[in-house]
Amino acid sequence: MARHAFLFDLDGVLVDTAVFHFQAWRRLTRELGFDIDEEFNETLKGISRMDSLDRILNHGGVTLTPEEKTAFATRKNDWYLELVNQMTPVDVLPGVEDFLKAAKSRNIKIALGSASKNAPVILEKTGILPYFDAVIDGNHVSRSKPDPEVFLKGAQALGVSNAECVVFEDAYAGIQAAKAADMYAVGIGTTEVLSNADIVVPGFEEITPEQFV
Ligand code: B16
Ligand code: MG
Repeated sequence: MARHAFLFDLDGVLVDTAVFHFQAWRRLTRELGFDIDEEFNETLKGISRMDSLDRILNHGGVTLTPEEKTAFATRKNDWYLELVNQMTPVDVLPGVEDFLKAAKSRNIKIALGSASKNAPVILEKTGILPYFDAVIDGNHVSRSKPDPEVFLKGAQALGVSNAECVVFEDAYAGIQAAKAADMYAVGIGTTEVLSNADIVVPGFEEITPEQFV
């Protein structure tokens, strides 16, 4: 089956906002009296905001009421947005814009499939929004990756079947979601972390759209 559509994760694939998430979560955990490291941060990639907070609180052995959790998640997001608002086209990861451009010129349909509720502002700030035919983000889904919902909705929005889609993902849970949706999964990162992907590449500078259609 020919593949006509590309679905992109956002954080860690198109831009490196994982670093900003880490800084903002860390600021929060320090206020709560514990710390997280980069290895733990890896387990939060692709996971929704509230699920991330639950994992973090569990990690630190801290229990909060639902109201407190909402308040802390909002604070973390405010700090995160301070960093996101400083983003410019320079923050798009190497090779990404050329890859999007080449896919567009081949009439490949393009959608975003991200857990982030901040995806629209990030795409706008970095100037890559015009490449997207559809944007499915954390505001459109009720189930986090590894559930395939975000990618199934992406295929639907583009009007293509699941088997026609290629997913580009940097998180283990995201690859699980792509495979659960019966899509071809390209891992962006290392085979140690993304052992469940169909193929793993270090980034977009090494690949062209032709390789996946
Ligand atoms: P927000 P992705 C995910 O984005 C991040 O990887 C994850 O760390 C974050 O918690 C999640 O978005 C929610 O983000 O707080 O902005 O709604 O990798 O699915 O693009
Ligand atoms: Mg990601």
